[in-house]
Amino acid sequence: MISVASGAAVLVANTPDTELRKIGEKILNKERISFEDGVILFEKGSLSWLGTLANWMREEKHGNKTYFNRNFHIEPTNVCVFSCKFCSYSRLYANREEGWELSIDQMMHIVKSYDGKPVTEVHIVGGVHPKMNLAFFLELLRAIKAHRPDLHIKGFTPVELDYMFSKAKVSVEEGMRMAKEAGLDSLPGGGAEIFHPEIRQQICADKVDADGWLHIHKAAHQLGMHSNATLLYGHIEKFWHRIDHMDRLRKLQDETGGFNTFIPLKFRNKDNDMSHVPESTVIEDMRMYAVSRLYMDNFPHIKAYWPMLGRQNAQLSLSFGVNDIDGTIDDSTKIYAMAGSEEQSPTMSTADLVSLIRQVNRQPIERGTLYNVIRDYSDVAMQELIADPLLN
Ligand code: V47
Ligand code: SF4
Repeated sequence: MISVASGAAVLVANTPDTELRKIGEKILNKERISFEDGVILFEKGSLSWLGTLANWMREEKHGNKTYFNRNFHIEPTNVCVFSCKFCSYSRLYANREEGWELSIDQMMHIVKSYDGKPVTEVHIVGGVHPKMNLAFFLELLRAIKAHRPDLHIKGFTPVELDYMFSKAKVSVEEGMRMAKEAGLDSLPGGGAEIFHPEIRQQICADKVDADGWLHIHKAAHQLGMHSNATLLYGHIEKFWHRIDHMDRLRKLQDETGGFNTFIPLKFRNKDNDMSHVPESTVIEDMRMYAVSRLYMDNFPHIKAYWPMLGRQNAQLSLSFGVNDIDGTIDDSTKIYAMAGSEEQSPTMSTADLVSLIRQVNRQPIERGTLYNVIRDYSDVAMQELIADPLLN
């Protein structure tokens, strides 16, 4: 039987294009690929070529292990002072045209609705409401921790944090310290979009720029917190803008080691100011995951966010470098449904996630936010999963 390693080696050895073959050799020798190599991968790498190498690298790092978690989201508001062109979610005012703003009591009501349920993480992210300030969110963090200290709070993008820190007139370092003290455990990856100003100016000119985004994540890492990073792809950016974005993240990761997961996010074009831009094909989605795995050599994990990509494509991505598919979600986020994802009410039970992962011959592992193993489901029979009310 030919192993994945020798399959990848044979493929590289027989690659007719010299540039591509040399990049393949670097990858198999575990050498870092350059910016130019990254662009060439996008320009010349076929789906199967990229997929074979990305899968080889994924299996070198993680074998068949595929992670998921049990989580829910809180979206405090979709009112937003910014006007990102790709956003289908934000509204200028609450109570008009589907705008909402939640009080601390309402958000605590959501948290309490999970009492007795084995969720491990709450993901808090939303629009930038001019009245929801740093003091408001510190109170929310304290209230959640007082009620359920073991619940990991992954919350707020640099877009939200930058706005609340500047309004409160505190430095990034001071603001992050206050948020951590109040109970914030880690940062999600959002708000990154495309860092390069040539694109950022066109799609989200008025919010925090690349340096501001990276500064906030660096400050979190320096406090010992971990974080994720995203890239919004498949709209008006060129391949080199994607590599530029990944390169900035790879450099910060070399410095701090604080990132856990890289999450490419597929642009969805429903009901936003970029609806005329066509969405990427599944082939381009898988090529994006594969190049991400190959370029982001110092990021432990690559995640396919199933509410955005759809569950079958998330399954497929597990052969293109991905080793994490996020969590149960419990229909608690609206961002992707509003942008046109086929997942209009995103919910998967633990049994669903385990079965999805098993269907493509991978090993399902429930993780905490920081990738501590909560349960390895390799040997758990499907009947046992279905019979357990806590897993459904
Ligand atoms: O920054 C908004 C994206 C992000 C659209 O860290 C869109 O575990 C596609 O970052 N088409 C926020 N994408 C969500 C996010 C995230 C999600 C899941 C897990 C994690 C994590 C982070 O959503 C925004 C933006 O890039 N987004 N609108 C759209 N039309
Ligand atoms: Fe506001 Fe975020 Fe939408 Fe931009 S993507 S308009 S910051 S909610």
